This record gives sequence, C-alpha cells and structure tokens, in this order.
Amino acid sequence: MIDLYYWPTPNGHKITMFLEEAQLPYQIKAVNIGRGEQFDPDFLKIAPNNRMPAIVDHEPVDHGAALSLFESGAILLYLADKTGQFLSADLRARTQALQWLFWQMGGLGPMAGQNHHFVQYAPERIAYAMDRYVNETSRLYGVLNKHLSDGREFVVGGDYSIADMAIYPWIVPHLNQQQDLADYPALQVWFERVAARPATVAAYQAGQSISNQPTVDEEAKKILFGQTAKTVR
Ligand SMILES: N[C@@H](CCC(=O)N[C@@H](CS)C(=O)NCC(=O)O)C(=O)O
Repeated sequence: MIDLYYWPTPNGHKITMFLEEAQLPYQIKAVNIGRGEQFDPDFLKIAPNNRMPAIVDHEPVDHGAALSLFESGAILLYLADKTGQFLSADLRARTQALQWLFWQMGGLGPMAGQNHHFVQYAPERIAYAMDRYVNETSRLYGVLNKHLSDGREFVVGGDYSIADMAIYPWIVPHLNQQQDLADYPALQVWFERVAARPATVAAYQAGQSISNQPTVDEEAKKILFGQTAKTVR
C-alpha cells in the first residue's frame, strides 16, 4: 500500500495518473495546501520542502523500512522502477522519457506555474511578468507540438510513459495559461488521447472526491504567497 500525500493540483495529478495506470493500491492523505496543511510537522518529516505530492511506500522492493519520497519527478521515476512500467528498459527510449520528464520538471512546470501566478493570482497586473510567462509557456507548447508533429502517439513514440503523465496535468489548465490548443494541433491530438485514458479519468475523479473547490482563494493566497526562509519549519 502506498500513502499518497496529495491535493488536486497539476503536480498531484501526475501521481494519481501513475497509480491508476499501474493499478497500485494507494490511499490518499489529503494535504490542503490552501489551509496550510503542508506545514504539518508530520508531513514535513517526509516532505521538508513543504510541497506536495509525496509518498510513503510501505512495501519497497528491498523489503526494508517504509520509504518516503517527495518531488513529483522523483516519485514517477521511483514508481516506474518499482513496477517496471511506463519507463522502457531500452537505453534510447528510457533516455528520451527522462529527457522529457526533466523538460517538464525544469521548464513547463515552473514557467506555467509563474504564468498562473502572474496572470491569475498576483494582486497587481504586471504586464512585463504576464508577457514573459505567457510567451514562455507558448514557446514550450510550441516545442512539444513540434516534437509530436511527426505522428508519434505519445511523447516517447508508441509507448505511454511517465513523461506523458508529467506533462499532461500542466496542459489541462491551458485556457488559464492563455493558450489555445487549436494553435498546437499535434499537441491537441496527444492531449485528447491522454485525456481519454480510463486511468486519467479515474485520477481526475479521485481529485474531485478530495476537493472540487479552487485551491487558491483569498485565505490560501496568504499562506501560499510570501513564503521565505523564515516560514521554513
Ligand atoms: N517540484 C515540486 C513542486 C511541488 C509543488 O509546487 N506543489 C505545490 C502544489 S502544485 C504545493 O504543494 N504548494 C504548497 C505551497 O506552496 O506551500 C514537485 O514537482 O513535486
């Protein structure tokens, strides 16, 4: 059994997408980040970065003590290695998947995250910041669209992988990111293909059952924005 510390946000959805695909038994431990539960001392023991998702695997393959892990990319990689699924053992396919996984972790996620911040949440509308992150999101969508334009089914050719699972939840809020998928036809086809997977549907339903309210309301803004070294516990 895997404990998943989770709230329904893009980084959280990545992990439910994997767990549903692999049909691994898991239980969700809700971490309401809009109410400060990411600062709970017990959560910080497994996720010192005060961010979800995190997991505790009670049956790691070395049969040792329960293993805890934070950072969604590391969790996807861990689960892929544990199950032998969604990450090819073939050198070239594996390298491709990892390349796009890190592209999401270092590029699409942070840039789209700043896009969300300045376009939706910032108390001032700062044109330079909004343009900067909307443009960079657009550039990244363009890169992915070009990659997918050769007719490949998934990010790594014909095999659905952790790279697709990492990227998809960051494309879901494309309208909020001021992106029109019609401008990225190959990306749009891929997006619809991933959306239609039963495990994707189940993952987003699991999220709905935890919360169907926006995470970032006025109370949440005070908790989420303005963190510094002084708020590290
Ligand atoms: N790089 C981290 C980012 C995780 C992250 O930013 N999680 C957000 C929600 S998407 C969070 O927990 N925020 C709580 C906070 O800002 O205090 C990962 O991919 O796991």
